[in-house]
Amino acid sequence: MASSLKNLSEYTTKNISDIQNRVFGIVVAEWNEEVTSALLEGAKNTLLKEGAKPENIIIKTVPGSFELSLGAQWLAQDPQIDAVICLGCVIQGDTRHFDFICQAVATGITEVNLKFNKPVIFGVLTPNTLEQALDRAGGKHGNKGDEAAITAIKMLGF
Ligand code: RBF
Repeated sequence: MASSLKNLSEYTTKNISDIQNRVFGIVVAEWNEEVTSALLEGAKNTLLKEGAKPENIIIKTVPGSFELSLGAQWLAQDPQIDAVICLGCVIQGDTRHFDFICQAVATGITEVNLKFNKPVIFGVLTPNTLEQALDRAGGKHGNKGDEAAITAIKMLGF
């Protein structure tokens, strides 16, 4: 994925559905809080900018990215919630933890999408360094939280 060449945060408003009455759940990991709080800010602001009502954005935190799947499931099972956005940041370390967490959260989120038949968006950064993460959380490569929000909106307009 050549995301270093592309700033998807500069999205087109074409094909953006009306979200005035849509309800969004956002589940955000506390690990690498500096990064995930910036992703959250981006996602929330984008939803508001595109017409979501503040009271229709439900935000929950989980300790780490590994817990995002279950947090997403708890939100997705609420019939009032139309789409769920998962935000996390797993930074490559010296051990294999990175691989296990990334694998688990990618599979887990995919399963929640299919189980509840509603969009559950994978807004998890998997950089090598904190600097790369910050570049993608409001830095020079945009904010992947914005992109996650736009992806949710686009899926609701499918
Ligand atoms: N959670 C993250 O969201 N990002 C990380 O970079 C991250 N690194 C971890 C590294 C180690 C060695 C461990 C033990 C956990 C890490 N976690 C990380 C937390 C993980 O997602 C989860 O919260 C815990 O493993 C408890 O289930």
